[in-house]
This record gives sequence, C-alpha cells and structure tokens, in this order.
Amino acid sequence: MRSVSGENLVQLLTPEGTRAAGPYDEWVADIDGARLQGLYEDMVVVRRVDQEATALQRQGELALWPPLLGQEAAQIGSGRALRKDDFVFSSYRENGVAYCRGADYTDMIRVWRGNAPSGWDPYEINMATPQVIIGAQALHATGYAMATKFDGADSVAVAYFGDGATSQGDVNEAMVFAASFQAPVVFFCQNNQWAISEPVTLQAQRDIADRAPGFGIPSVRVDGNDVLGCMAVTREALDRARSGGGPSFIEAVTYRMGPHTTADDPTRYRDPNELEDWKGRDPIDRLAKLLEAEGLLAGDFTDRVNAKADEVAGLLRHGCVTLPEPGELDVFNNVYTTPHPVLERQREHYSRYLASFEAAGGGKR
Ligand SMILES: Cc1ncc(C[n+]2csc(CCOP(=O)(O)OP(=O)(O)O)c2C)c(N)n1
Repeated sequence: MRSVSGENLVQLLTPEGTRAAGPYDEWVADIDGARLQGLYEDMVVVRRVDQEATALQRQGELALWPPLLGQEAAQIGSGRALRKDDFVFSSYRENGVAYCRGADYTDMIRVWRGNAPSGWDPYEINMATPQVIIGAQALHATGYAMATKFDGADSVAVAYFGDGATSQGDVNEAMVFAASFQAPVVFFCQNNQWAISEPVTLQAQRDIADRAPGFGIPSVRVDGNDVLGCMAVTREALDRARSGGGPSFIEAVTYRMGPHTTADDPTRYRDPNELEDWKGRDPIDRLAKLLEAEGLLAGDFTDRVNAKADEVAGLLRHGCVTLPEPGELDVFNNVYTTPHPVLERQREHYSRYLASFEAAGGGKR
C-alpha cells in the first residue's frame, strides 16, 4: 500500500497544524501571517461555494454538481501560485481554481443548471471552461504551451486533472509532446484516491508521480491537503517552465471527501473508515490550527471570513435562481461559427417537434 504521508511527500504544514521545515520552504518565504490568512479565507469561501452549490442541486435548482470538498488546499495553493497571464485548463472539479482566476459565480453554475453550453469567456480570466472529457485538457494545455513558447512569451499553461485521467491516452500523449517540445506546461494531478468508484490503487501499481519521469518530465509528490506545500511545488514548477526548463508533473495527494458528483453515492463503494481517516487531515482545519497558534484566528478575522463566505454564497444562489431561461432553440446557437447543414437540419426537426405541440392544442411540453 502506498503511503499518503510518506517520505517522498513534500509537506510544509502537518495535519497537526505545525510548520515542517524543508527544502521547499524558500518557495513560500514571502507567505507571512496576512497571506496565510488570505489562503485560509480562500479555502473557507470555496468550501462554502461548494456547499451552496450542492444545496442548490438538492433543492432542484441545479441538475448536477461535482463537489471539491477536501481538495481546497490543492486548488487554492496551486491556483494562488499562478500569474494572471498563465492559462488554466481544468476538469469540472476545479471550482476553487476558477475562484482564484476570478470566475463569476453565476458563470460557475450556468452549465450545471442546464442554461448554457458553457460558462465564462476563457480569455477574460485566462482559464478554459471546464472539460468533462477525461484528460482532454492535458492536450489543450500542451498545445497552448507550445504556442506560448513559439511566441516567445513566458506564461505557463497548467492542466488540472484527476488520478483516473492519468490512465487516459490523452494525458500520456500530452506528456510525450510536452517533453519533446519542452513546452512550458505544468501537469497538476489531484490524486483524490478515486475515479468515481475505482480506487487509485487499482490503476496505479506505483505512485502516479512515477509515471512522468518515464516521459522525461520531472515530477513531485506533495501533500495535497497542505496549502503551503501545494503552493511551493507549483511555484517551483512554474518557475522551471518560465525559465525554459520545460514541463513538470505534480501529484497532489488528497481526498475527495464527498461524492464524485451529486448523482453518486460513495457509501456503495467506500469504506467509511477511510473518510474518517482523511477528516483528520482536513486542509482547512490544519491551517486554522496554525493560525490559532500564531494568534491570527482572532474573532474579527473569523467574522470577516464568515461574512465573505455568506456574501459569496448569497451571490451564487441569487445568480442561480435568477438566470433567465434559455430560448427553446438556443442550444443550436454558437456551435459552429459558420452555418452547418447537419445542425440546421436538427434545428428544423426540433422546431417541427415543438410546433407539433401547438398543433395539438398547445398543451404543456
Ligand atoms: C473520456 C471519458 N471517459 C469516461 C468518462 C466518464 N467519467 C466521468 S468522471 C470519471 C472519473 C474521473 O476520475 P479522475 O480523473 O480521478 O477525476 P476526479 O473525478 O476524481 O476528479 C469518468 C470515468 C468521461 N467523462 N470521459
């Protein structure tokens, strides 16, 4: 059984909330008390976003939601390491990263409400809209990184994906290209232990991070519930990419504490003791312990963080329930930039189908 707290794991903040010294310290030397408080606020807010969206799904306001509960440190630590002109290619679970990029809350949920085929304008926040095809975004990120290199820019592309995605051809093909072209791309794998009901131990006989060196890509394993560790290794990888050192692979060892999506029931395949073990490694609790020990978790700070979380949750809920209903034929818009005969035929069929209800007396569809 592979360790989740072993010697090969970068860890700067222990589950007990103490700082663990190590060679990666220099990468977070600027993270003073105020910045630690900022990371704590981010994690509390994105957990609240996640809880609010989950509640909205349970209340029938969203069709589906992919929770990030437990993965806040991996997403905030890495997300806050990025520069504005870096470009993120994520899966559906990186709502914490989207928060760091400045995504509008309504844009985060319009797809999950079924109101739109996509959420935000990628070029406004330098983050592509979430990819549901497992691992495809690794190729997109690599292509983008190759282009940045050809353009002579020093921005970096970051691909976020899960442990399951590393078994997809796309991720492996992306690594071949990234290594061949020394593309400035960071592969950030959140190993949350499960690919829906498949445990990581089934698909990986060795650490996920061991795969990348076979492609010629340096890799690191980090405690994914340690926000400082995640920030440090991401900063190092970004620095390598910016300075011409090519791609890097990060395995953030974390845990999906909730279901895969709100349509999933993990009690059918997961040992409840496993969840209990991971609760002891909660990413927010451990930073709270450190802040408390340093006298930085005083009442007014906690009040401000909670007020911010309430405000964001309120904006998310308001944006969700006030989204205008899309037009009946809107689904056919913006699929292709130029007219497409197959799509036109489908639009026409669907129009006739809708009209048939009118012909039958305008009954409810
Ligand atoms: C190419 C492809 N195959 C299968 C699926 C169905 N699918 C959706 S999520 C998922 C599991 C992904 O697990 P992982 O990559 O570990 O990411 P996580 O959901 O744990 O964040 C699968 C197989 C898909 N969306 N795309």
